[in-house]
Amino acid sequence: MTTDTQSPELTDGFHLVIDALKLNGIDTIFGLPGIPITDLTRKAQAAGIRVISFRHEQNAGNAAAIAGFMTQKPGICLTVSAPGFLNGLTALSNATTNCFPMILISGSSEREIVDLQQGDYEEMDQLAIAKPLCKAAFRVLHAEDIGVGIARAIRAAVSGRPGGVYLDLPAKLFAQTMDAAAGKASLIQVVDPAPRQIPAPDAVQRALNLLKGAKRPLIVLGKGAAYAQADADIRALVEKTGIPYLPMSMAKGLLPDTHPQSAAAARSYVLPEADVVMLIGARLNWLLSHGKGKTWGGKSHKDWGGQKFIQIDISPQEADSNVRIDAPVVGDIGSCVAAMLGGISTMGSGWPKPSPDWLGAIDERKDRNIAKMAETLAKNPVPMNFHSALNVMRDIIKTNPDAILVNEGANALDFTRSIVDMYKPRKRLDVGTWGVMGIGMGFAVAAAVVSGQPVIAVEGDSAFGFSGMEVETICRYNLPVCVVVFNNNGVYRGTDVNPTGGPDVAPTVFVKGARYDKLMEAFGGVGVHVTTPAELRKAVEAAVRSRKPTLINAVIDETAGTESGRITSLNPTSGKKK
Ligand code: ADP
Ligand code: TZD
Repeated sequence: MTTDTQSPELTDGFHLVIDALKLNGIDTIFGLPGIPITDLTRKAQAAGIRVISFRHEQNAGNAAAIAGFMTQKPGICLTVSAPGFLNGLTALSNATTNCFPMILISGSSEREIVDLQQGDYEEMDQLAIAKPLCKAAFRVLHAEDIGVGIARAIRAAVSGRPGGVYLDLPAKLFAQTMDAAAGKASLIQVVDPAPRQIPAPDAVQRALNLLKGAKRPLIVLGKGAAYAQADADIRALVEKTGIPYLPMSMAKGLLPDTHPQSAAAARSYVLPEADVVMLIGARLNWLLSHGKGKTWGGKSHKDWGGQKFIQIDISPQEADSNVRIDAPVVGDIGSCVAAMLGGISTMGSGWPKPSPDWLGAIDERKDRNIAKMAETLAKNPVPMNFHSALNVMRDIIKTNPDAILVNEGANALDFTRSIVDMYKPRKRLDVGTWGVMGIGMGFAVAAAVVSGQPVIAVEGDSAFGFSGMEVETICRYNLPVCVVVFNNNGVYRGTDVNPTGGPDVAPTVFVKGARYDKLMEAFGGVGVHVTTPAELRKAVEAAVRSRKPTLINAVIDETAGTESGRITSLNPTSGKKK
């Protein structure tokens, strides 16, 4: 029985944040503890949330972002104020750029002191700094607003075009108390956080008409298509229309790369030759040469190649961002692709399959390029090069199609992307739209935590260095992650020399013969040093089988590799002086 003298049951900011997250199905937080969020991490763990604690916030942020990509739920990254927040910001910004849903929750210092710039511990106006770098930014000052703050952050992250959201929680908020029942009532379980967006029927019809009239149609699948988890319908659309398709890097495996309609091995032929291109969750940004120029058959790098474009995208502003989009279809990919399929099935006369001339010409190029590549892959040079090493990785993924491949570097990235076939959706996670180094270990940790599947991270030695300390995290949580460092002694390669003859090595050169495998051993994981494809195969197979944290230092010919990998054209000095 309650009496007037009995104090009401209270809750506080800590518990309201945790309860709000749990209420919305958030079961994992990636972060790094410290003032003022240490207790939040402890209490979250005590409340049954999995808290994965990192060695640097950028890696926690990258983990959250890729968890968001894999699950369609916002990945949560939790950081301390100012420096921790800033460390997380690169990942938040990268998530926004890549359309990955994540929420960076950061503790912050006292508003009154920050606003008067009186020099608080880790003082910084974080909300103002985060705003231009994310999709939305919110601050909660009162415990009773926590429910609304978290609901708004979740909706902003996953609805429409997904992206990064910042949620600022000043230190004082956590200790604020309120009546427990009122607190519970203030929380919001978000209903339909990423509502379907149905495309307009006339937009679908316009797109179908254009596609139907095409002589040399092409479909480009982007990571938006992978994110959408409309795998069966996307495959049905590709197969029903019979149109050849190109997967962008993270869309590899949406259909198996070995699919007969994949035109990946004839990319440089199909882009300039296609007359109608349907983009599904792919932007015409630099990765597709902005839809114009020589890649697309234009005469100079600014010229339009003459293609007509259909673009399926959730963002109504995406169309025309680089070249004219003749048939924009705005909506979520699941709904758009279903509508296209619906339209096709109602066509009385059936769908006209692309001409045998077009398909035959593509097959011819494919066969030629695949045969050429097979020849290169079969070589066994000493020292091992990217190709002979990747021949092994290719077999390993083929026999372990559920394994997740994380990939970063320059040559290590480009060669892996083109050589290693993927067989299932969302199994290839890489540097994305920015080509950012440093995603490796954060992505690997999250991929293992979220999926429980073995993770193989193919890393350039430079790329690995950006997040390498997280091998401790991998060991601490005993994650089934096998890191393969392609060690060619430097950025791009290891042979540059200091032209002055001075004692400093060239800016791209690292310590020669470094033993990255020892790093993993330092924390109790398995370290292996390999110099041949046979040794590499044995080591990766053992790692996948044992699920033990493993780092393989794979020695690659230090002369192998080109500057900037395949994007040499963007490097101002490329083609001039080597
Ligand atoms: P890629 O780098 O693979 O070419 P991008 O990141 O450039 O892919 O493009 C992804 C596109 O997918 C973005 O324009 C984004 O708006 C869109 N997108 C993301 N999720 C969805 C979805 N569920 N439905 C429709 N479009 C989506
Ligand atoms: N910093 C960040 C955050 N992102 C970047 N992309 C770069 C720097 C520049 N950069 C690249 O674009 S690739 C690369 C750097 C430093 C590393 C390439 O060397 P690697 O790979 O050893 O990782 P390869 O296989 O030796 O080419």
